[in-house]
Amino acid sequence: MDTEAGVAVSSPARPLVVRALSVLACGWAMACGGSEAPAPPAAASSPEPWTGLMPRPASTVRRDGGFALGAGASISVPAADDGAAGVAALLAASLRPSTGFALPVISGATGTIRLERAEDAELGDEGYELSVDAAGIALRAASPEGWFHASQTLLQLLPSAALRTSPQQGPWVIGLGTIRDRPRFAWRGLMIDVARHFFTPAEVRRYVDVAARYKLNRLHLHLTDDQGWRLQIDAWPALTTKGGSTEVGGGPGGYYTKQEYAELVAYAAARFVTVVPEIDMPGHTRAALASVPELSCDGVAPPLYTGTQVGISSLCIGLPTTATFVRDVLGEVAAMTPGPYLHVGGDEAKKTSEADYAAFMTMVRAEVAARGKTLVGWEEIARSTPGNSVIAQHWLDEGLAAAAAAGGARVLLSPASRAYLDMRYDLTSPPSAGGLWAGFIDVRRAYDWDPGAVLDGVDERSIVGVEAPIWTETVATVEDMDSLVFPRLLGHAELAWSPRDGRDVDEYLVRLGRQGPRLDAMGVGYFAAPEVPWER
Ligand code: NGO
Repeated sequence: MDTEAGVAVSSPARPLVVRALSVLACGWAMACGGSEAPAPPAAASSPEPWTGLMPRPASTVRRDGGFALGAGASISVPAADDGAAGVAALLAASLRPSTGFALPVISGATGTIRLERAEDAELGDEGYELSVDAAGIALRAASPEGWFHASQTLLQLLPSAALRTSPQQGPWVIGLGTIRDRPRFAWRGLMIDVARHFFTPAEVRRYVDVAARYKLNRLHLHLTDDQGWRLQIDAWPALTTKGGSTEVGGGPGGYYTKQEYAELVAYAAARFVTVVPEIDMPGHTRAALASVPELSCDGVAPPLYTGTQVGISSLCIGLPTTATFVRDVLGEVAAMTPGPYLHVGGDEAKKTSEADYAAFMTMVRAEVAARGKTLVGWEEIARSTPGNSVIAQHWLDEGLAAAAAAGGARVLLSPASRAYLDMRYDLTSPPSAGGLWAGFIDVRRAYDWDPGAVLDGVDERSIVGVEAPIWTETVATVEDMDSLVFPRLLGHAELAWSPRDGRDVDEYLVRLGRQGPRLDAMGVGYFAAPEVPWER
Protein backbone atom coordinates (compact mmCIF):
# COMPACT_ATOMS: atom_id res chain seq x y z
CA MET A 1 0.00 0.00 0.00
CA ASP A 2 0.95 3.63 -0.28
CA THR A 3 2.92 4.28 2.93
CA GLU A 4 2.11 7.97 2.71
CA ALA A 5 -1.51 7.03 3.28
CA GLY A 6 -0.90 5.22 6.53
CA VAL A 7 1.41 2.91 8.37
CA ALA A 8 0.83 -0.10 10.56
CA VAL A 9 2.41 0.18 13.95
CA SER A 10 3.23 -3.38 14.85
CA SER A 11 4.40 -3.45 18.42
CA PRO A 12 2.04 -3.26 21.34
CA ALA A 13 4.87 -2.18 23.63
CA ARG A 14 4.53 1.50 24.36
CA PRO A 15 8.25 2.50 24.22
CA LEU A 16 8.63 0.79 20.84
CA VAL A 17 5.46 2.40 19.54
CA VAL A 18 6.71 5.79 20.56
CA ARG A 19 10.09 5.22 18.89
CA ALA A 20 8.58 3.83 15.72
CA LEU A 21 6.22 6.72 15.51
CA SER A 22 8.82 9.39 16.05
CA VAL A 23 10.62 8.03 13.01
CA LEU A 24 7.50 7.55 10.95
CA ALA A 25 6.22 10.95 11.86
CA CYS A 26 9.22 12.62 10.23
CA GLY A 27 7.91 11.50 6.90
CA TRP A 28 4.59 13.26 7.45
CA ALA A 29 3.65 16.47 9.10
CA MET A 30 6.02 16.69 12.04
CA ALA A 31 9.07 18.89 12.16
CA CYS A 32 12.07 16.57 12.50
CA GLY A 33 15.67 17.52 13.10
CA GLY A 34 17.34 14.38 11.68
CA SER A 35 17.47 10.64 12.26
CA GLU A 36 17.72 11.13 16.03
CA ALA A 37 14.47 13.08 16.13
CA PRO A 38 13.04 13.50 19.63
CA ALA A 39 10.07 11.31 20.43
CA PRO A 40 6.77 13.15 20.25
CA PRO A 41 4.94 13.54 23.54
CA ALA A 42 3.72 10.13 24.68
CA ALA A 43 0.12 11.27 24.94
CA ALA A 44 0.08 12.12 21.27
CA SER A 45 1.76 8.95 20.09
CA SER A 46 0.16 5.98 21.80
CA PRO A 47 -3.06 4.78 20.21
CA GLU A 48 -6.22 5.44 22.17
CA PRO A 49 -6.80 2.32 24.26
CA TRP A 50 -10.55 2.36 23.47
CA THR A 51 -11.56 2.89 27.05
CA GLY A 52 -13.03 6.31 26.44
CA LEU A 53 -15.72 5.72 23.83
CA MET A 54 -19.01 7.52 24.40
CA PRO A 55 -21.59 6.13 23.99
CA ARG A 56 -20.15 2.74 24.91
CA PRO A 57 -20.32 0.47 21.83
CA ALA A 58 -22.16 -2.85 21.90
CA SER A 59 -18.92 -4.77 21.37
CA THR A 60 -15.24 -3.96 21.02
CA VAL A 61 -12.27 -6.20 20.36
CA ARG A 62 -8.93 -4.40 20.66
CA ARG A 63 -5.82 -5.95 19.13
CA ASP A 64 -2.18 -5.03 19.74
CA GLY A 65 -0.61 -2.39 17.60
CA GLY A 66 -1.86 0.62 15.76
CA PHE A 67 -2.41 2.18 12.40
CA ALA A 68 -1.18 5.70 11.71
CA LEU A 69 -3.09 7.83 9.26
CA GLY A 70 -0.67 9.57 6.88
CA ALA A 71 -0.69 12.64 4.65
CA GLY A 72 -1.62 10.58 1.57
CA ALA A 73 -4.72 9.08 3.18
CA SER A 74 -7.96 8.94 1.22
CA ILE A 75 -11.56 7.98 1.94
CA SER A 76 -13.26 5.60 -0.48
CA VAL A 77 -16.97 5.08 -1.03
CA PRO A 78 -18.80 2.33 -2.93
CA ALA A 79 -19.29 2.99 -6.63
CA ALA A 80 -23.05 2.90 -6.11
CA ASP A 81 -23.11 5.85 -3.75
CA ASP A 82 -26.11 5.22 -1.44
CA GLY A 83 -25.36 8.31 0.60
CA ALA A 84 -21.81 7.30 1.44
CA ALA A 85 -20.24 10.28 -0.34
CA GLY A 86 -22.04 12.74 1.92
CA VAL A 87 -20.81 10.93 5.02
CA ALA A 88 -17.28 10.72 3.61
CA ALA A 89 -17.30 14.43 2.81
CA LEU A 90 -18.30 15.30 6.38
CA LEU A 91 -15.61 13.02 7.78
CA ALA A 92 -12.98 14.58 5.52
CA ALA A 93 -14.16 18.07 6.46
CA SER A 94 -13.82 17.18 10.15
CA LEU A 95 -10.23 15.97 9.77
CA ARG A 96 -8.69 18.28 7.16
CA PRO A 97 -8.24 21.40 9.34
CA SER A 98 -6.53 19.55 12.21
CA THR A 99 -4.40 17.07 10.23
CA GLY A 100 -3.65 19.28 7.23
CA PHE A 101 -4.19 16.20 5.04
CA ALA A 102 -6.02 16.52 1.72
CA LEU A 103 -8.16 13.41 2.40
CA PRO A 104 -9.72 13.11 -1.06
CA VAL A 105 -12.98 11.20 -1.31
CA ILE A 106 -12.63 8.57 -4.04
CA SER A 107 -15.16 6.23 -5.59
CA GLY A 108 -14.64 2.72 -6.88
CA ALA A 109 -11.04 2.38 -5.60
CA THR A 110 -9.67 1.29 -2.25
CA GLY A 111 -8.95 4.15 0.12
CA THR A 112 -7.20 4.30 3.46
CA ILE A 113 -10.58 4.72 5.16
CA ARG A 114 -13.12 2.57 3.31
CA LEU A 115 -16.89 3.00 3.54
CA GLU A 116 -18.20 -0.42 2.58
CA ARG A 117 -21.70 -1.79 2.27
CA ALA A 118 -22.44 -4.56 4.76
CA GLU A 119 -25.20 -7.10 4.24
CA ASP A 120 -25.42 -7.87 7.93
CA ALA A 121 -28.87 -8.09 9.49
CA GLU A 122 -27.37 -7.98 12.98
CA LEU A 123 -26.38 -4.36 12.49
CA GLY A 124 -30.00 -3.22 12.09
CA ASP A 125 -30.97 0.11 10.53
CA GLU A 126 -28.30 2.23 12.16
CA GLY A 127 -25.55 -0.16 13.19
CA TYR A 128 -22.04 -0.48 11.86
CA GLU A 129 -18.84 -2.44 12.05
CA LEU A 130 -15.59 -0.54 12.25
CA SER A 131 -12.36 -2.42 11.85
CA VAL A 132 -8.80 -1.20 11.93
CA ASP A 133 -6.00 -3.41 10.66
CA ALA A 134 -2.57 -3.00 9.13
CA ALA A 135 -4.08 -2.10 5.76
CA GLY A 136 -6.36 0.67 6.98
CA ILE A 137 -9.79 1.37 8.35
CA ALA A 138 -13.09 -0.14 7.18
CA LEU A 139 -16.48 1.36 8.07
CA ARG A 140 -19.16 -1.18 7.17
CA ALA A 141 -22.88 -0.47 7.33
CA ALA A 142 -26.12 -1.13 5.52
CA SER A 143 -27.28 2.50 5.64
CA PRO A 144 -25.86 6.03 5.50
CA GLU A 145 -26.81 6.38 9.18
CA GLY A 146 -24.60 3.42 9.96
CA TRP A 147 -21.66 4.88 8.07
CA PHE A 148 -22.19 8.20 9.83
CA HIS A 149 -22.21 6.61 13.29
CA ALA A 150 -19.11 4.61 12.34
CA SER A 151 -17.36 7.80 11.29
CA GLN A 152 -18.19 9.40 14.65
CA THR A 153 -16.68 6.42 16.43
CA LEU A 154 -13.60 6.70 14.23
CA LEU A 155 -13.18 10.33 15.30
CA GLN A 156 -13.27 9.17 18.92
CA LEU A 157 -10.53 6.63 18.20
CA LEU A 158 -8.21 9.38 16.98
CA PRO A 159 -6.37 11.68 19.38
CA SER A 160 -8.65 14.49 20.62
CA ALA A 161 -6.56 17.08 18.74
CA ALA A 162 -8.14 15.71 15.54
CA LEU A 163 -11.37 17.45 16.56
CA ARG A 164 -9.77 20.89 16.59
CA THR A 165 -10.33 23.28 13.71
CA SER A 166 -6.75 24.60 13.60
CA PRO A 167 -3.60 22.74 12.42
CA GLN A 168 -2.38 20.19 14.97
CA GLN A 169 0.56 17.83 15.23
CA GLY A 170 0.01 14.14 14.68
CA PRO A 171 0.82 11.37 14.56
CA TRP A 172 -2.75 10.22 14.01
CA VAL A 173 -2.57 6.73 15.41
CA ILE A 174 -5.55 4.44 15.93
CA GLY A 175 -5.45 1.15 17.80
CA LEU A 176 -6.12 -2.05 15.85
CA GLY A 177 -9.32 -3.95 16.45
CA THR A 178 -13.00 -4.26 15.63
CA ILE A 179 -16.13 -2.56 16.95
CA ARG A 180 -19.64 -3.81 16.24
CA ASP A 181 -22.33 -1.47 17.37
CA ARG A 182 -26.01 -0.62 17.08
CA PRO A 183 -28.40 1.50 19.14
CA ARG A 184 -30.73 0.25 21.85
CA PHE A 185 -33.39 2.90 21.05
CA ALA A 186 -34.40 4.55 17.79
CA TRP A 187 -35.08 8.01 19.32
CA ARG A 188 -32.09 9.70 20.91
CA GLY A 189 -32.97 13.31 21.39
CA LEU A 190 -32.04 16.76 22.58
CA MET A 191 -34.81 19.34 23.03
CA ILE A 192 -33.98 23.05 22.97
CA ASP A 193 -36.52 25.61 24.19
CA VAL A 194 -35.96 28.54 21.83
CA ALA A 195 -39.23 30.17 22.98
CA ARG A 196 -38.35 31.35 26.50
CA HIS A 197 -35.04 32.70 25.22
CA PHE A 198 -34.27 32.81 21.54
CA PHE A 199 -31.19 31.08 20.14
CA THR A 200 -29.97 31.81 16.61
CA PRO A 201 -29.71 29.19 13.86
CA ALA A 202 -25.90 29.24 14.16
CA GLU A 203 -26.13 28.61 17.90
CA VAL A 204 -28.53 25.73 17.37
CA ARG A 205 -26.37 24.24 14.58
CA ARG A 206 -23.49 23.99 17.03
CA TYR A 207 -25.61 21.82 19.33
CA VAL A 208 -26.51 19.66 16.33
CA ASP A 209 -22.80 19.21 15.63
CA VAL A 210 -21.98 18.10 19.15
CA ALA A 211 -25.13 16.00 19.60
CA ALA A 212 -24.40 14.10 16.39
CA ARG A 213 -20.87 13.36 17.65
CA TYR A 214 -22.54 11.36 20.42
CA LYS A 215 -24.97 9.60 18.08
CA LEU A 216 -28.08 11.57 19.00
CA ASN A 217 -30.52 11.65 16.11
CA ARG A 218 -33.43 13.96 17.07
CA LEU A 219 -33.46 17.70 17.63
CA HIS A 220 -36.79 18.69 19.17
CA LEU A 221 -37.29 22.44 18.86
CA HIS A 222 -39.75 23.92 21.35
CA LEU A 223 -40.72 26.73 18.99
CA THR A 224 -43.66 28.39 20.73
CA ASP A 225 -44.65 29.26 24.25
CA ASP A 226 -46.17 32.06 26.31
CA GLN A 227 -43.06 34.18 25.93
CA GLY A 228 -42.41 33.85 22.20
CA TRP A 229 -43.38 32.43 18.80
CA ARG A 230 -40.23 31.57 16.86
CA LEU A 231 -41.26 30.23 13.45
CA GLN A 232 -42.57 32.26 10.52
CA ILE A 233 -46.12 31.29 9.47
CA ASP A 234 -47.22 33.01 6.24
CA ALA A 235 -50.94 32.87 7.00
CA TRP A 236 -50.50 34.59 10.39
CA PRO A 237 -47.52 36.98 10.10
CA ALA A 238 -48.22 38.69 13.44
CA LEU A 239 -47.20 35.49 15.25
CA THR A 240 -43.58 36.35 14.61
CA THR A 241 -43.62 40.11 13.98
CA LYS A 242 -45.33 40.60 17.35
CA GLY A 243 -45.13 37.23 19.08
CA GLY A 244 -41.44 36.83 18.25
CA SER A 245 -40.46 40.27 19.46
CA THR A 246 -39.59 39.50 23.05
CA GLU A 247 -38.59 36.75 25.48
CA VAL A 248 -38.27 36.06 29.20
CA GLY A 249 -36.95 39.17 30.90
CA GLY A 250 -38.05 41.42 28.03
CA GLY A 251 -35.09 40.91 25.68
CA PRO A 252 -35.47 41.27 21.91
CA GLY A 253 -36.46 37.66 21.18
CA GLY A 254 -36.27 36.65 17.53
CA TYR A 255 -37.62 34.04 15.16
CA TYR A 256 -36.62 31.76 12.29
CA THR A 257 -37.70 32.70 8.80
CA LYS A 258 -38.94 29.80 6.72
CA GLN A 259 -35.64 29.80 4.88
CA GLU A 260 -33.58 29.76 8.08
CA TYR A 261 -35.70 26.91 9.40
CA ALA A 262 -35.30 24.95 6.15
CA GLU A 263 -31.53 25.44 6.27
CA LEU A 264 -31.39 24.29 9.88
CA VAL A 265 -33.48 21.21 9.09
CA ALA A 266 -31.21 20.37 6.13
CA TYR A 267 -28.06 20.92 8.20
CA ALA A 268 -29.35 18.54 10.85
CA ALA A 269 -30.51 16.00 8.25
CA ALA A 270 -27.03 15.88 6.72
CA ARG A 271 -25.87 14.71 10.17
CA PHE A 272 -28.74 12.23 10.43
CA VAL A 273 -30.54 14.36 13.00
CA THR A 274 -34.30 14.70 12.40
CA VAL A 275 -35.83 18.00 13.50
CA VAL A 276 -39.04 17.60 15.50
CA PRO A 277 -40.88 20.94 15.55
CA GLU A 278 -43.13 21.64 18.54
CA ILE A 279 -46.08 24.01 18.40
CA ASP A 280 -47.31 23.92 22.00
CA MET A 281 -51.14 23.98 22.25
CA PRO A 282 -53.72 24.66 23.63
CA GLY A 283 -51.87 26.04 26.69
CA HIS A 284 -48.51 27.82 26.55
CA THR A 285 -50.03 30.03 23.84
CA ARG A 286 -49.85 33.57 25.24
CA ALA A 287 -47.51 34.79 22.47
CA ALA A 288 -50.05 33.71 19.84
CA LEU A 289 -52.96 35.23 21.78
CA ALA A 290 -51.05 38.50 22.21
CA SER A 291 -50.37 38.61 18.45
CA VAL A 292 -53.83 37.78 17.10
CA PRO A 293 -56.87 39.26 18.94
CA GLU A 294 -59.30 36.94 17.09
CA LEU A 295 -57.82 33.94 18.94
CA SER A 296 -59.16 35.12 22.31
CA CYS A 297 -62.76 34.35 23.34
CA ASP A 298 -63.43 38.06 23.96
CA GLY A 299 -61.57 39.24 20.85
CA VAL A 300 -59.12 41.23 22.95
CA ALA A 301 -55.41 40.40 22.75
CA PRO A 302 -53.68 40.16 26.14
CA PRO A 303 -50.28 41.85 26.45
CA LEU A 304 -47.07 40.01 25.58
CA TYR A 305 -45.67 38.06 28.52
CA THR A 306 -42.05 38.02 29.68
CA GLY A 307 -42.39 36.25 33.03
CA THR A 308 -41.87 32.58 33.86
CA GLN A 309 -45.21 31.31 35.19
CA VAL A 310 -46.75 28.29 33.46
CA GLY A 311 -50.44 27.45 32.97
CA ILE A 312 -51.46 31.05 32.21
CA SER A 313 -53.04 30.71 28.75
CA SER A 314 -55.34 28.71 26.49
CA LEU A 315 -56.53 28.97 22.94
CA CYS A 316 -60.29 29.60 22.81
CA ILE A 317 -61.57 26.12 21.97
CA GLY A 318 -64.62 26.06 19.74
CA LEU A 319 -63.99 29.37 17.97
CA PRO A 320 -63.95 28.82 14.19
CA THR A 321 -60.84 31.05 14.04
CA THR A 322 -59.04 28.67 16.38
CA ALA A 323 -59.67 25.73 14.06
CA THR A 324 -58.50 27.75 11.04
CA PHE A 325 -55.42 28.84 12.95
CA VAL A 326 -54.54 25.27 13.95
CA ARG A 327 -55.07 24.02 10.39
CA ASP A 328 -52.93 26.79 8.87
CA VAL A 329 -50.11 26.47 11.37
CA LEU A 330 -49.89 22.66 11.30
CA GLY A 331 -50.19 22.71 7.50
CA GLU A 332 -47.30 25.13 7.07
CA VAL A 333 -45.11 23.46 9.68
CA ALA A 334 -45.77 20.04 8.13
CA ALA A 335 -44.94 21.39 4.67
CA MET A 336 -41.59 22.81 5.78
CA THR A 337 -40.61 19.76 7.84
CA PRO A 338 -39.47 16.71 5.87
CA GLY A 339 -39.22 14.56 9.01
CA PRO A 340 -42.21 12.43 10.01
CA TYR A 341 -43.05 14.09 13.35
CA LEU A 342 -45.21 17.00 14.49
CA HIS A 343 -45.05 17.76 18.22
CA VAL A 344 -48.21 19.51 19.40
CA GLY A 345 -47.29 20.07 23.06
CA GLY A 346 -50.46 19.55 25.07
CA ASP A 347 -48.74 20.03 28.44
CA GLU A 348 -50.02 22.00 31.41
CA ALA A 349 -53.24 23.18 29.74
CA LYS A 350 -54.46 24.38 33.12
CA LYS A 351 -56.74 27.02 31.61
CA THR A 352 -58.53 24.52 29.33
CA SER A 353 -61.42 22.38 30.62
CA GLU A 354 -61.20 18.58 30.31
CA ALA A 355 -63.96 18.54 27.70
CA ASP A 356 -62.37 21.33 25.67
CA TYR A 357 -58.97 19.66 25.90
CA ALA A 358 -60.32 16.36 24.58
CA ALA A 359 -62.24 18.07 21.76
CA PHE A 360 -59.25 20.17 20.81
CA MET A 361 -56.84 17.22 20.75
CA THR A 362 -59.27 15.19 18.65
CA MET A 363 -59.22 17.99 16.08
CA VAL A 364 -55.42 18.28 16.26
CA ARG A 365 -54.96 14.53 15.81
CA ALA A 366 -57.03 14.65 12.63
CA GLU A 367 -55.02 17.59 11.28
CA VAL A 368 -51.70 15.87 11.96
CA ALA A 369 -52.90 12.59 10.44
CA ALA A 370 -54.23 14.40 7.35
CA ARG A 371 -50.68 15.58 6.72
CA GLY A 372 -49.24 12.10 7.01
CA LYS A 373 -47.26 12.91 10.15
CA THR A 374 -46.88 11.14 13.47
CA LEU A 375 -48.25 13.13 16.39
CA VAL A 376 -45.95 13.63 19.36
CA GLY A 377 -47.25 15.28 22.53
CA TRP A 378 -46.35 15.57 26.19
CA GLU A 379 -47.85 12.80 28.33
CA GLU A 380 -50.97 14.92 29.07
CA ILE A 381 -52.28 13.85 25.67
CA ALA A 382 -53.27 10.64 27.48
CA ARG A 383 -56.14 12.73 28.89
CA SER A 384 -57.76 12.60 25.44
CA THR A 385 -57.64 8.89 24.43
CA PRO A 386 -54.78 9.51 22.01
CA GLY A 387 -54.83 6.05 20.41
CA ASN A 388 -51.99 3.95 19.17
CA SER A 389 -50.44 6.03 16.44
CA VAL A 390 -48.95 8.73 18.68
CA ILE A 391 -45.82 9.19 20.75
CA ALA A 392 -46.39 10.43 24.31
CA GLN A 393 -43.43 12.20 25.89
CA HIS A 394 -43.14 11.37 29.58
CA TRP A 395 -41.86 14.14 31.84
CA LEU A 396 -43.68 14.08 35.20
CA ASP A 397 -46.69 11.79 35.64
CA GLU A 398 -45.78 8.13 35.29
CA GLY A 399 -49.44 7.17 35.48
CA LEU A 400 -50.37 9.29 32.47
CA ALA A 401 -47.43 7.99 30.47
CA ALA A 402 -48.28 4.39 31.36
CA ALA A 403 -51.92 5.05 30.40
CA ALA A 404 -50.79 6.28 27.00
CA ALA A 405 -48.72 3.10 26.58
CA ALA A 406 -51.67 0.96 27.69
CA GLY A 407 -53.67 2.58 24.90
CA GLY A 408 -51.03 1.52 22.39
CA ALA A 409 -49.01 4.75 22.20
CA ARG A 410 -45.25 4.63 22.14
CA VAL A 411 -43.51 6.55 24.92
CA LEU A 412 -40.53 8.88 24.74
CA LEU A 413 -38.72 9.26 28.06
CA SER A 414 -37.74 12.64 29.47
CA PRO A 415 -38.31 12.13 33.21
CA ALA A 416 -37.77 15.59 34.65
CA SER A 417 -35.89 14.41 37.73
CA ARG A 418 -33.27 12.67 35.53
CA ALA A 419 -33.36 14.18 32.07
CA TYR A 420 -34.23 17.88 32.47
CA LEU A 421 -31.04 19.67 31.60
CA ASP A 422 -32.38 22.94 33.02
CA MET A 423 -32.22 21.54 36.57
CA ARG A 424 -29.17 22.55 38.57
CA TYR A 425 -26.39 20.06 39.37
CA ASP A 426 -26.32 21.25 42.98
CA LEU A 427 -27.02 24.39 44.95
CA THR A 428 -24.24 26.49 43.53
CA SER A 429 -23.13 25.08 40.17
CA PRO A 430 -23.13 26.27 37.53
CA PRO A 431 -23.35 29.70 39.09
CA SER A 432 -25.81 31.67 36.98
CA ALA A 433 -28.56 29.44 35.55
CA GLY A 434 -30.76 26.45 36.19
CA GLY A 435 -34.00 25.60 37.97
CA LEU A 436 -34.80 23.60 41.07
CA TRP A 437 -38.33 22.29 40.86
CA ALA A 438 -37.47 18.69 39.81
CA GLY A 439 -34.54 18.50 42.24
CA PHE A 440 -30.81 18.62 41.75
CA ILE A 441 -29.49 16.38 38.98
CA ASP A 442 -25.80 15.75 39.31
CA VAL A 443 -23.91 13.85 36.61
CA ARG A 444 -24.37 10.53 38.38
CA ARG A 445 -28.13 10.98 38.84
CA ALA A 446 -28.59 12.05 35.20
CA TYR A 447 -27.13 8.69 34.12
CA ASP A 448 -28.03 6.25 36.89
CA TRP A 449 -31.45 5.02 35.69
CA ASP A 450 -32.71 2.53 33.20
CA PRO A 451 -35.05 3.64 30.41
CA GLY A 452 -36.53 0.15 30.38
CA ALA A 453 -37.63 0.37 34.03
CA VAL A 454 -39.00 3.90 34.51
CA LEU A 455 -42.64 3.08 33.85
CA ASP A 456 -44.21 0.23 35.81
CA GLY A 457 -45.84 -2.35 33.60
CA VAL A 458 -44.66 -0.76 30.36
CA ASP A 459 -42.76 -3.11 28.11
CA GLU A 460 -39.46 -1.86 26.67
CA ARG A 461 -40.92 -2.37 23.18
CA SER A 462 -43.28 0.56 23.90
CA ILE A 463 -40.35 2.85 24.65
CA VAL A 464 -39.20 4.73 21.59
CA GLY A 465 -36.22 6.31 23.28
CA VAL A 466 -34.76 8.99 25.52
CA GLU A 467 -34.71 12.76 25.10
CA ALA A 468 -33.08 15.42 27.27
CA PRO A 469 -34.76 18.86 27.25
CA ILE A 470 -33.05 22.15 28.00
CA TRP A 471 -35.80 24.60 28.99
CA THR A 472 -34.62 28.16 28.94
CA GLU A 473 -36.54 30.23 31.50
CA THR A 474 -33.19 30.73 33.28
CA VAL A 475 -30.90 30.23 30.30
CA ALA A 476 -30.16 33.31 28.20
CA THR A 477 -26.67 32.61 26.84
CA VAL A 478 -24.83 29.83 25.07
CA GLU A 479 -22.33 29.76 27.93
CA ASP A 480 -25.06 28.94 30.42
CA MET A 481 -26.64 26.46 28.04
CA ASP A 482 -23.32 24.69 27.48
CA SER A 483 -22.68 24.30 31.18
CA LEU A 484 -26.15 22.82 31.81
CA VAL A 485 -26.23 20.58 28.72
CA PHE A 486 -22.69 19.27 29.04
CA PRO A 487 -21.59 16.87 30.25
CA ARG A 488 -25.00 15.47 31.28
CA LEU A 489 -26.25 15.06 27.69
CA LEU A 490 -23.51 12.50 27.06
CA GLY A 491 -25.08 10.29 29.72
CA HIS A 492 -28.51 10.56 28.12
CA ALA A 493 -26.97 9.77 24.74
CA GLU A 494 -25.45 6.65 26.23
CA LEU A 495 -28.69 5.58 27.94
CA ALA A 496 -30.41 5.83 24.56
CA TRP A 497 -27.67 4.14 22.52
CA SER A 498 -25.78 1.58 24.59
CA PRO A 499 -26.91 -1.85 25.74
CA ARG A 500 -28.11 -2.12 29.33
CA ASP A 501 -25.90 -5.10 29.98
CA GLY A 502 -22.51 -4.10 31.26
CA ARG A 503 -23.57 -0.66 32.43
CA ASP A 504 -21.66 0.57 35.46
CA VAL A 505 -21.93 4.13 36.73
CA ASP A 506 -18.39 4.36 38.08
CA GLU A 507 -16.93 3.03 34.83
CA TYR A 508 -19.08 5.58 32.98
CA LEU A 509 -17.73 8.45 35.06
CA VAL A 510 -14.14 7.47 34.18
CA ARG A 511 -15.05 7.24 30.50
CA LEU A 512 -16.83 10.60 30.73
CA GLY A 513 -13.66 12.09 32.18
CA ARG A 514 -11.82 10.94 29.08
CA GLN A 515 -14.24 13.01 26.98
CA GLY A 516 -12.97 16.20 28.64
CA PRO A 517 -10.22 16.89 26.09
CA ARG A 518 -12.67 16.12 23.27
CA LEU A 519 -15.26 18.57 24.56
CA ASP A 520 -12.44 21.11 24.94
CA ALA A 521 -11.31 20.44 21.36
CA MET A 522 -14.87 21.03 20.12
CA GLY A 523 -15.06 24.31 22.05
CA VAL A 524 -17.79 23.08 24.40
CA GLY A 525 -17.88 24.88 27.75
CA TYR A 526 -18.98 21.98 29.93
CA PHE A 527 -19.43 22.00 33.69
CA ALA A 528 -16.43 20.23 35.24
CA ALA A 529 -18.54 18.21 37.67
CA PRO A 530 -16.51 17.21 40.74
CA GLU A 531 -17.57 13.54 40.68
CA VAL A 532 -15.89 13.05 37.28
CA PRO A 533 -12.14 12.30 37.09
CA TRP A 534 -11.54 14.73 34.24
CA GLU A 535 -8.63 14.12 31.92
CA ARG A 536 -7.14 17.38 30.82
C1 NGO B 1 -42.27 21.71 32.37
C2 NGO B 1 -43.11 22.66 31.55
C3 NGO B 1 -42.25 23.65 30.78
C4 NGO B 1 -41.18 24.25 31.66
C5 NGO B 1 -40.33 23.13 32.24
C6 NGO B 1 -39.23 23.69 33.15
C7 NGO B 1 -43.05 20.63 30.57
C8 NGO B 1 -43.31 19.53 29.65
N1 NGO B 1 -43.78 21.75 30.65
O1 NGO B 1 -42.03 20.65 31.41
O2 NGO B 1 -43.08 24.67 30.25
O3 NGO B 1 -40.36 25.11 30.92
O4 NGO B 1 -41.12 22.22 32.98
O5 NGO B 1 -38.41 22.71 33.70
